[in-house]
Amino acid sequence: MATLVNSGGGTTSNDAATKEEFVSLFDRLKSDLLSDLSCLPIAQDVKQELEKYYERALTYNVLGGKMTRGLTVIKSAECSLSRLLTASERHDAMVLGWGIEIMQAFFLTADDVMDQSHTRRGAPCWFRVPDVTAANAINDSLAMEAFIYRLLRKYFSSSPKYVKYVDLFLSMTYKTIVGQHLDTNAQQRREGELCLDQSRFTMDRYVAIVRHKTAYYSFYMPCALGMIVGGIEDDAAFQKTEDICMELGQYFQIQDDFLDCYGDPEVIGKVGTDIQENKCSWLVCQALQRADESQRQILIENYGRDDLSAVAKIKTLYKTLKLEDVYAAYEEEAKVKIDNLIASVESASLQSLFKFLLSKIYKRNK
Ligand code: GPP
Ligand code: MG
Ligand code: MG
Ligand code: MG
Repeated sequence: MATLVNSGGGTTSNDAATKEEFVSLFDRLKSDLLSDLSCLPIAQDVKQELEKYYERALTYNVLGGKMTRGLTVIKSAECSLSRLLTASERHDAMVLGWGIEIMQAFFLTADDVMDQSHTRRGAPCWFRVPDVTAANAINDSLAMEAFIYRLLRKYFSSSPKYVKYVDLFLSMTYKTIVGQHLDTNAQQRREGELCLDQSRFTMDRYVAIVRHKTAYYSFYMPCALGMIVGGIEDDAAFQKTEDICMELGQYFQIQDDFLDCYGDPEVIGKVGTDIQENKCSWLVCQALQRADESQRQILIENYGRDDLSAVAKIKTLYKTLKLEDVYAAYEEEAKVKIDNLIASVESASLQSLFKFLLSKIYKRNK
C-alpha cells in the first residue's frame, strides 16, 4: 500500500515503496511480451529459442539504469491530480513508465553502435556482446521499439487515452531521431575522415541537438504522460511543461557531455568516447569560444582522432582553458534559470514535480 508524503505542495507516494512496486512490474510486462511472441505461428523449438533470446535482450538492455524517466511518470500523475493515485491509475502510470524505459533501451542499443561505445551501465554495450553483434543489436533496437506498442495495445487499446499515448510515443521518437541525426552530422567529413569544423560547433546547433536528442524523451515525455494519466487537457499546461523540460533536458545533456570527459567510468557505468568520435559536445563548443589561434590549432589537429595521445592533448587543453570552472559556473546559472521558470508555474503541485526533477540532476556525478 502506498504511503502518503507531502513534498512541498504536492502529495506523492513514498519513493522507495514506489520504486519497489515499479521494479516488480517489469517481470509481468516481460512475460506479457514473451507470451505475445508465443502466439506467433512458429514451430515450438524455434519459438523457445526466440523467447530465450528476447528474455535476455530485454533483461540486459532495459534494466540496470536509474529508472528516473519511468518513475517520473508516476510522480507526474500524482502531481497532476494533487492526490495519491487509485490502483488503476497507478498501474497505468507504471506501464507507461516501463514504456519509456523500453524506449530508452531502443535508443541506447542503437546509440552505442553509432557512437562506437564500449560499456553501458557497467557492462559491455549490447552490440559488443560476442554472440550478439551489431547486426542483432540494430534489430533488437527496432524490437524494443515494437515492444512499446505491443504493451500499449495490450493495456490501453480500449482506453480513450490510447491514441494520446501512442501519439506521444511516436512524436517523441520522431524528435529524438531528428536530434540523433543532428548529433551524428554536426561533424564535418573531409575526404571521408572526420575533422573538426569550428563553424559547425556552435552553441545554437548544440542547443538544437540536445533538446531533440535528449530533452524531449527524457524530461518532457514522462511529465506529459503523467499529465495525461492525471486527466490534464489544457494545452497551455503542456506548453509550460515543455518549456521547463527543455531547460532541464539541456542541463542534463550538458552534464552528460561533461561526465563523458570528467566522470568516473566506475560511477557513470560507461567510458567516454566524445573526443574520439568528434562529437559536438558542450566541452568542445566552450573550448572553441575560448581558444586562441594556437589552441584552436591543437583542437583541429587532435579532436576526433581515435588515438590516446591526441585525446590527452585535448584534455590538457580543456584544463588550460579551465573548463571545469566554466562548467561549475554553468551549473549555478542553469539552476537559477530553472528555479525562476519553476516559480512561474501556477500549480504548486506541478512546481513540486519540476523541483523533484531538478533535485535529481543538480550536481549529479552519474
Ligand atoms: C544521448 O546521447 C542521446 C540518445 C541516447 C538518443 C539516441 C537516439 C537514437 C534515435 C538512437 P549520448 O550519445 O551522449 O548518450 P551516452 O553518453 O549515454 O552514450
Ligand atoms: Mg552515446
Ligand atoms: Mg550519441
Ligand atoms: Mg554522452
